[in-house]
Amino acid sequence: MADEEEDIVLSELDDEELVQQMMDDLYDGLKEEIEEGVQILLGRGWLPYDVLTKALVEGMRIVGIDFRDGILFVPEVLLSANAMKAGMTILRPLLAETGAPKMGKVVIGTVKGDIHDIGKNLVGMMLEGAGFEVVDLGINNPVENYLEALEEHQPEILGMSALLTTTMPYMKVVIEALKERNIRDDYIVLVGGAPLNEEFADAIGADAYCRDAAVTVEMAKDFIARRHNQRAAG
Ligand code: B1M
Repeated sequence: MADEEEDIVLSELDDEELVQQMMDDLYDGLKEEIEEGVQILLGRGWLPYDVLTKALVEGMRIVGIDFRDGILFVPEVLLSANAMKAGMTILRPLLAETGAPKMGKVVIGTVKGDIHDIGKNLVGMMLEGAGFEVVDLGINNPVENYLEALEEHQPEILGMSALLTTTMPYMKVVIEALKERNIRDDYIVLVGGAPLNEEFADAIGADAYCRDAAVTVEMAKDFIARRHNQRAAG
């Protein structure tokens, strides 16, 4: 397999072959190849968003399936995640460069016990691209981190991410802490992550479940617009 890989010149592949090859490279955790592939697609006029969703996110979806089925293990998936992040690092400034008007501020973080951050990072990038200022708290955040960040940054939106069924209940802990302090309604609380759904978001008292980064941007814009309208009416 490794010998075959050495013979492949990414720039000589057509778009379809290149995207397929990038998915294989992501699977194999080949960071430099992913960086090269991203640059080639951009050079061919691909939109950053398309490179992100069609090559990287789709590639990671395949990694996820084989991780679930016990074909890939944590060390291998970590390499894939690193390769994915390297690609995202190239795309991030391009996605943020849209010149969109400032929409509002978002504090976002992955909850305590959970170190998955690819999805959260992607959401942050897309929100930045849509004109939001994003304060990223990183991973494994206890309730205190959220509270401190809300106090310090005064965002309109609090975003939380959880990828594990064992960590998603922690979102409720954060929301309850906001309620106890009588500040729950000061923020729009959006939650996301693969194991969540709308019922769960309702049950824990979040404002909305966001299935993916694109939906998050739409939700965020929608809630901000509603808030402005309410304030204008009141
Ligand atoms: Co983990 N892992 N993992 N993992 N991992 C999952 C989540 C899992 C589903 C894999 C599987 O078994 N099929 C499974 C969870 C099972 C469950 O709970 N039901 C799992 C497991 C079990 C584990 C460990 C326990 C494995 C172990 O140690 N034995 C361990 C836990 C570590 C911990 O957190 N304490 C673990 C570790 C890891 C790695 C470190 C190896 C790595 C993470 C690297 C990193 O993130 N830096 C990893 C990875 C990469 C995955 C999979 C393969 C991919 C996740 C990902 O990045 N997807 C994942 C399988 C899967 O999800 N199918 C899996 C791509 C990303 C773009 O999508 O994160 O869903 P996603 O984000 C989307 C939406 O969900 C949404 O928008 C994003 C963009 O569209 N979204 C939000 C996410 N957050 C949002 C926040 C918002 C809004 C929308 O706020 C407003």
